[in-house]
Amino acid sequence: RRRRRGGLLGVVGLVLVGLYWLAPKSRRQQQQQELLRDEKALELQLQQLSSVVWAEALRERRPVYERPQAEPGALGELGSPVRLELPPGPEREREEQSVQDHQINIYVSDRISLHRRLPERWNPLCRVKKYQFHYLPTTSVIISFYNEAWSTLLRTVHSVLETSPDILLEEIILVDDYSDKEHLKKRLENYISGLKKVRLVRTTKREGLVRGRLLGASKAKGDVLTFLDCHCECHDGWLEPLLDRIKEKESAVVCPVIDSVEWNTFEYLGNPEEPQIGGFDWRLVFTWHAIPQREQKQRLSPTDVIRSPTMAGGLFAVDKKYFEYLGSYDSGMEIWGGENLEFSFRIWQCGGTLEIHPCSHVGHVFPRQAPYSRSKALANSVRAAEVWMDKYKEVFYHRSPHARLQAYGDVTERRKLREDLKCKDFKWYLENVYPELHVPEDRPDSFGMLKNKGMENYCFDYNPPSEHQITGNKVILYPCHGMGQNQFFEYTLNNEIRYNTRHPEACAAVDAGTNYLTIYLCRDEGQNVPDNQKFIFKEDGSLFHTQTQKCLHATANALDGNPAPILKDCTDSDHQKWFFKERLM
Ligand code: UD2
Ligand code: MN
Repeated sequence: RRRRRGGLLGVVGLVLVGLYWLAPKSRRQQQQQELLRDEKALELQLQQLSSVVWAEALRERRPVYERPQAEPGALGELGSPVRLELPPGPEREREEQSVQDHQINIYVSDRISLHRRLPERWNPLCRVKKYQFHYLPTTSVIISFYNEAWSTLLRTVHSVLETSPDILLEEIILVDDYSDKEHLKKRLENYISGLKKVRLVRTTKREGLVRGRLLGASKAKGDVLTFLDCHCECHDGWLEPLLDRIKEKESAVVCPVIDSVEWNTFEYLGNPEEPQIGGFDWRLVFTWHAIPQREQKQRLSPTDVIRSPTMAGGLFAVDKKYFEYLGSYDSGMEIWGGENLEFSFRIWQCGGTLEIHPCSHVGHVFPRQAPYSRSKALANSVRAAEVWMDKYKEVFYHRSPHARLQAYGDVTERRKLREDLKCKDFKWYLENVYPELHVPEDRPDSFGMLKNKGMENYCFDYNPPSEHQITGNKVILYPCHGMGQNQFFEYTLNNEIRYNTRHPEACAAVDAGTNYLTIYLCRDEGQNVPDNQKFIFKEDGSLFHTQTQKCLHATANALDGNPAPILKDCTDSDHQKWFFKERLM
């Protein structure tokens, strides 16, 4: 019966593939969609079949260690949330202290098994993918850590050992980046000495994650380097797709889908739908995006890789030789930040591809906030901009004026690397890899602080509701600080006042019946600017709102007593004269 089902499946598959190739080119797209629809139908059959196939695959892909059975009633099993709701008292204080110390609820983490199982969070089609285990490259998993809590670190290690096929995992290299916590000294050495394939190296001073990872890479014996953060949990089958893709294409750098593990409850939050890809905004902050249409059109199946303009940074696999060829990492980068965009630009500009494999899922604990100082991030971003972005680095500097003053060390070597590898320029990258990113015009005297002549030292200022939501709040006037960010605006040739330090870009608008500015998303490329977002910046410095035929007037007692730009009848008052300034002095 099993055979007959398999046969049927084969026939259906053959017919589909045949149909696809017979179809004339013009109909390819339609065929592609049909194929995807048929795949959904197949999915049902596969679900029945897959338990059998999976059992077979399991034999082939025996992990380094079998995952022990869960204790009855174990907390957090299958990624379920743990809510202890402790009454006030010493235990509750301990819990709160752990959050203070790590920005992760380590008290909860300590009560969850280091071997817990995760829920199934990949596309069901991933389950029936077959790999030629004996032909795949081997990998060294490299985990650099600094002052990580015991349970999150060791859960990462066990989850790698219990989900990675023994024949593919060469070793796990733990790199202690000069931690000062007692539990990471002798106790850690003793613990891992009882584990197969796990090695520990230590830096002799605090190096930061870039040089930490490089130290690990220098000891690695596997064909492929797989980097992970030290608070991860690997989903079943996470490793094979990464190695399989690299075997297929040596110059592919492949990331797993990053599922979130909630910092307070350790709930495993991923979902099997299409993952998001990486981008950035012009502050050089990493952002997430939906997969663009142009990329979806290239893919035939939901199990195909997704090309991504950038990576989040922590989790990826790369052929060891290719990593070296590409110039590994910029070892002039300190502690945290910037290396992910630098590496992403370099991969694409120097001939590689950066991809996300939808069949590889790994959970990562995103902490409540940064647990240690990240003040080096700006200098790291400047290094990336100076080496890879050509004239587009100005767009970044406009939005972070203080970055210009940042000492960033010597980048001669990295520029030489770019030349030696004959890498493409940033314009090519923007046009071919990340066409969705809007490149601001930044015309002279049309960006920066938007100041008023009548209310000197006050600037347009906008505070978005959150890091994830930009729109909805009102524009106010606030003492100018010259740091870009919330006070950065751009006036465009399309007569918009854009708030575009972030992604997606936002525009000032006047809602019907109001006289103040509310921030909305800007119109899409190629669409007309809505009338309520249109302002004419006149020779005399006035900002004329065409729809209402009124002018923006700097008003001291405007919104709840706060100063703000308000629409009023046009006069030649200095309060209606505006000008842009890039820097304070
Ligand atoms: C994200 C990345 C992270 C890195 C960072 C930008 C993910 C899931 N995480 O921030 O890997 O690319 O963006 O730089 O994509 N570490 C050290 N030494 C240090 C500081 C950190 O070894 O001085 C370790 C740290 O213990 C962890 C890893 O480096 O294992 C990444 O640090 P993180 O988890 O604080 O960064 P994260 O996830 O906020
Ligand atoms: Mn992390």
